Amino acid sequence: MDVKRFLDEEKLNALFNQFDTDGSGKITKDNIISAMNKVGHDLTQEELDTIMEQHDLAKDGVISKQEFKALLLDITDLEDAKQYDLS
Ligand SMILES: [Ca+2]
Repeated sequence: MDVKRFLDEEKLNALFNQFDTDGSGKITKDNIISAMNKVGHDLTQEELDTIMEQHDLAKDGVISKQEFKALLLDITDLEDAKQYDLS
């Protein structure tokens, strides 16, 4: 699937909200754990650390919407993600 063609702001928000269950605008580690639990996957601490290591680009301990977009688009640079226009 070409996610770059598939994704728009609306879909990004919908996906983001599935993780950000408390509506804080950031995806926390706890959010990731419960989202994965919902789909029947128990995340190990190591898996969680790997996810944060790879996708918490600003290293602030949470996944922001920009970082989530970068994750989906397989972008590893936060500035690139910010500049990527989904519309
Ligand atoms: Ca972050």
